[in-house]
Amino acid sequence: MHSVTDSVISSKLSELFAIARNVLVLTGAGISAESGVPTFRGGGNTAVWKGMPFDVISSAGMLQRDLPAVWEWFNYRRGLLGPVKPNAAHHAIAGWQKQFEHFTVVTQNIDGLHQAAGSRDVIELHGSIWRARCFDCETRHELRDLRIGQEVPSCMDCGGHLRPDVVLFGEMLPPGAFERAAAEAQHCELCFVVGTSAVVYPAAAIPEIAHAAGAYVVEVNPEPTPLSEICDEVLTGKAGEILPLLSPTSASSSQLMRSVPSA
Ligand code: BV8
Ligand code: ZN
Repeated sequence: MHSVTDSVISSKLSELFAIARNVLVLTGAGISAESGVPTFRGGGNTAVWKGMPFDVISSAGMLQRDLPAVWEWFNYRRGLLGPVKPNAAHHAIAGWQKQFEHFTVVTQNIDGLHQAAGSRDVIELHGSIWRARCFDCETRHELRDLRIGQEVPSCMDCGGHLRPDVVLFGEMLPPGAFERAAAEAQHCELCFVVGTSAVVYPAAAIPEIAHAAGAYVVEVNPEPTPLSEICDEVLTGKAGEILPLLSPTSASSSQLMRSVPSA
């Protein structure tokens, strides 16, 4: 009987999935698409806010020039995210953390949906829309505890101005976040790249590091990306339909050692 799994997932991947001990997943906006979160570059056009491409409104320059406008942009997106729930792809990944001895979730998303699905210790390369940070004392504040109006919110500790605790274009990633993700990529046996157009750096370098270190790299995306050519396997389709196919029970248990030469 020809099952969907067979057509989508190679026997090599399902066997590696059964025996791998160290696995890393990198995700982008595409994994949240089936939850109703708009992507940035889906369908060929770039997200625009009040006539500005998102990488202009979401930039360090805009923060300097017009902090209230940056708050308005993220307040709007937080409003969109309020009712959003994690989908089958987020839940599949949350389930994988029990499967593997060493499992790392690295995300470019600021929506917190991995954590909402039960994933622990997620490396948020680009911060979180649910937190704010003080310009003066650097204290982080949970935005769910703050009443956000039109004005720029103030720090409860020092009264300084708060900014969204997200990484804007031209800004450094959170201290240690990229270094930790890169170190995990260096040692993983299996690396999944799910729902990212792989054009924003340094995040897009993570699967390149895994590939260079000999990991089996698998892309899950309905569209090809600049990364597809270095992947050992490309699963063309939606993450919410494909990732649940890869669950602990789906994997056959034949013993295949790590020395599986990558394709
Ligand atoms: C920095 C938070 C150092 C804010 C974000 C090297 C080369 C070129 C440029 C650079 C470089 N190094 C640095 C740069 C500059 C820049 C950059 O990469 N520019 C790009 C545009 C070329 N990088 C930076 O500025 C970074 N900082 O380098 O600091 C520095 C500092 C000072 C001075 C000098 C250097 C900071 C980058 C982080 C910016 N913040 N987000 C916010 O959210 O507003 S980036 C943001 O955009 C996201 O976090 C994500 O990273 C990116 C969007 O990409 P994706 O998530 O992949 O989403 P996208 O819509 O593009 O694609 C969705 C994909 O899903 C598609 O492929 C689609 O087919 C697929 N899909 C759709 N549906 C599904 C699906 N897949 C599966 N299932 C589905 N159902
Ligand atoms: Zn402060």
